[in-house]
Amino acid sequence: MTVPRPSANTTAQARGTLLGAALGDALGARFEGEDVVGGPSLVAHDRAAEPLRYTDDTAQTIVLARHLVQRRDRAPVDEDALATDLARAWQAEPWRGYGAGSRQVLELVAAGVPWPEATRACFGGHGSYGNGAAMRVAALALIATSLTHAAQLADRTAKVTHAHQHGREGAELQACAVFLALHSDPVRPLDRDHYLDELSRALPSTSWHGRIDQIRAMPPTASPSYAASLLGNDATAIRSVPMALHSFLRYPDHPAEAIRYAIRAGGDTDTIASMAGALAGARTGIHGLPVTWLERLENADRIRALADRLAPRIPRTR
Ligand code: F2R
Ligand code: MG
Ligand code: MG
Repeated sequence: MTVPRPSANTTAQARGTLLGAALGDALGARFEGEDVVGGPSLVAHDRAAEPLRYTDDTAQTIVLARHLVQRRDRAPVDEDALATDLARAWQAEPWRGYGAGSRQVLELVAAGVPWPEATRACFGGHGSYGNGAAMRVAALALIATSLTHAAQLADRTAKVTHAHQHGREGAELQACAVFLALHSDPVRPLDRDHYLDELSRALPSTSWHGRIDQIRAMPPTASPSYAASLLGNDATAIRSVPMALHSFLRYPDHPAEAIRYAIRAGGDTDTIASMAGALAGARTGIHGLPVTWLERLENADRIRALADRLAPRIPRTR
């Protein structure tokens, strides 16, 4: 899996990646912060006709995707410009449910404070280890040319809001995980052990290897709440990215099931479901996503258009 597999339908995969992330966020938002999400309330929300509104997760995913589109022929990431773009998005829609740390950083950046200074001001100088940098990285996997490149891009985008090592490494892990899902062979069953091996090898730091081992050791039939009790389900990167990965690995070919499983784990439901949705959507493409959900999703056309601009940049090796 080290050499990217060419995609026969890059547009479908790019759409699956970004729309899978947005659907997980929008479906999960209703339950964010609830300890336990019961099947019946999820089924009711799942089948309702009302629009699916997304939160800060998708708002920031859109900012990053647009940044990559706009920088077409230049270096893909400009940290200063990205920090400004994120701050403008927060100013335009502060009601999207931003994390306290991100809110503080973006408010400072909007007031003219350079991002390195703003990010260090967070959490008593330690910087944020929240999952806000991980939840927005999906588009990076579309333009990355290798796992190493995905990790590098993720770190560069993460540090503009998340100075803490764990916040940045969570973004690296999620970007690499989406990259591997995107380049996995959809015709063959996903080899879970091989996928996790590749992921471990890709990470620049060994500090997450223990979490990856915990995912590997999870029983195949683990309930969402049992998985959450071991892997975590809160708004920190280290206690949410592993749960998203596990949700994807439970249902790699069924994005809707991966999203439902992530939501039923409770806690940071929008974010964990968004990361799981990006992973599964990257593998199956948009055809794996329920049409009834897509029809209800806020700004689906805008997200689809961004995916279509990034699709030609998915590396082809065949
Ligand atoms: N903020 C929320 N949800 C709260 C409720 C929203 C409500 N529905 C509404 O509409 O108002 N969700 C969003 O925030 C998470 C992403 O967070 P981000 O961007 O990383 O922010 P932050 O605040 O930096 O980190 C999140 C939490 O992690 C803990 N934390 C982080 N670093 C810490 C440190 N150095 N020391 C101690 N704690 C640290 C804090 O609890 C942070 O608040 C997503 O869930 C997104 O959906
Ligand atoms: Mg959110
Ligand atoms: Mg959240």
